Amino acid sequence: MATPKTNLTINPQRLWDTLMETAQFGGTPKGGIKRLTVSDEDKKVRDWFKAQCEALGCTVEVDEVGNMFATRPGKRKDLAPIAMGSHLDTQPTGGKFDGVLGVLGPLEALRTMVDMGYESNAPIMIVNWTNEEGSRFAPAMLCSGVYAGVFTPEFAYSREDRQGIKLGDELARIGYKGRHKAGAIKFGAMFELHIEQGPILEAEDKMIGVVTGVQGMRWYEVTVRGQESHTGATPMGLRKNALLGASRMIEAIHQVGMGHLPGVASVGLIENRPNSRNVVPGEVFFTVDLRHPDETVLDRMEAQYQAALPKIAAELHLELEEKRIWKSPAVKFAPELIKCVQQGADQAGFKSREMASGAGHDAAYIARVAPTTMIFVPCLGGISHNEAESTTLEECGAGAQVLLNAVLAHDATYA
Ligand code: HGY
Ligand code: MN
Ligand code: MN
Repeated sequence: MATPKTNLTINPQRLWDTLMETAQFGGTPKGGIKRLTVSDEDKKVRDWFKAQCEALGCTVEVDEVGNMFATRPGKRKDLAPIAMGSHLDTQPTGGKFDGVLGVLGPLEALRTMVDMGYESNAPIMIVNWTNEEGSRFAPAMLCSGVYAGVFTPEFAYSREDRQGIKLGDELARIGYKGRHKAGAIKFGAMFELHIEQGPILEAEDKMIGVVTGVQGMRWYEVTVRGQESHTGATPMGLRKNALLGASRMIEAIHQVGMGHLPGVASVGLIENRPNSRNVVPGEVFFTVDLRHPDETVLDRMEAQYQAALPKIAAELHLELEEKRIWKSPAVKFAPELIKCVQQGADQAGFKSREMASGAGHDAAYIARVAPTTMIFVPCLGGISHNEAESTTLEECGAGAQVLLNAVLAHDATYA
């Protein structure tokens, strides 16, 4: 593969300062970020991002589900852009780096190219995907999924948060329901830079994860119904306790994960009603998240989970409602781009290792419509989806440098 005759070196301090600057949009007292998708905080960071890209000479386009595409022209207009993308929305108790590094790292790469007066062959694009987290509006990776044709825009618009607010209404309210059809703004390849969100790179003292794919993920919603009654006057044997049922189901789901390692099984969101200290709970809603690298094992996990719940409901005289709301199959990334990342890491002199992603990413859906791959950098203790999420200036800089090297290596194939 051609090694680009460039020694473009990113500015880690400028990247770090930019990460800290944008952390103000939804910043929390504990040092994290609460920037839920299509919230007012999300609008602020989107407006900031658009202005930064335009200042670099990019055109910024928005599609019908709010995905943002900032493009800097290259020498050749006939070539499809090379994209670098991730997300600016966060978890309710998110950190400063999940997703953000994958949008601001590319901004640093572009700033470096502009500083050095470097003109690429292909146009270079930065993408901000709407609602990657899926925390406020399920499922995750929703609008990269619309771009990839997995969901319709109407499905995305219809998704409601737990307060009954619709994503489509919020997109319009913040002014990011763009005029371009989802999927109409094309690119020829996408690289996504992201923190690992797990402990492997740190444990092995490696700086770069050369990501080969993303594991399979499935989300479910469960409602358990019993009967509200007085905690003092209702004998134990006559209760229909929805929370007791949910607790046994949650234990059973945990055992599904333990029985299929390295798979994982989690319950993250639970609503207990009426949630009063002296009322036997009559209804519980909770969510289930199953993941495994192998789809056939994930089928077995799903079967075991879906067999366990009715048994528990019957024992406790409860009603059960359960449905799968999302299935994102395991994905393999593009070998030719994985090679660019490996070359980019070697060129920069960083220790690296190949690995699959435990977390979901927009790249998982984009891989369906364009050659795609990812680059990981370590995070402290592997902690993420937590306000304590932390990386270093060096790690962020390393990721952005490898990203730039990889993009230029891919761009060199057009020379
Ligand atoms: O759920 C995920 O893996 C991602 O953080 N949205
Ligand atoms: Mn993310
Ligand atoms: Mn996340």
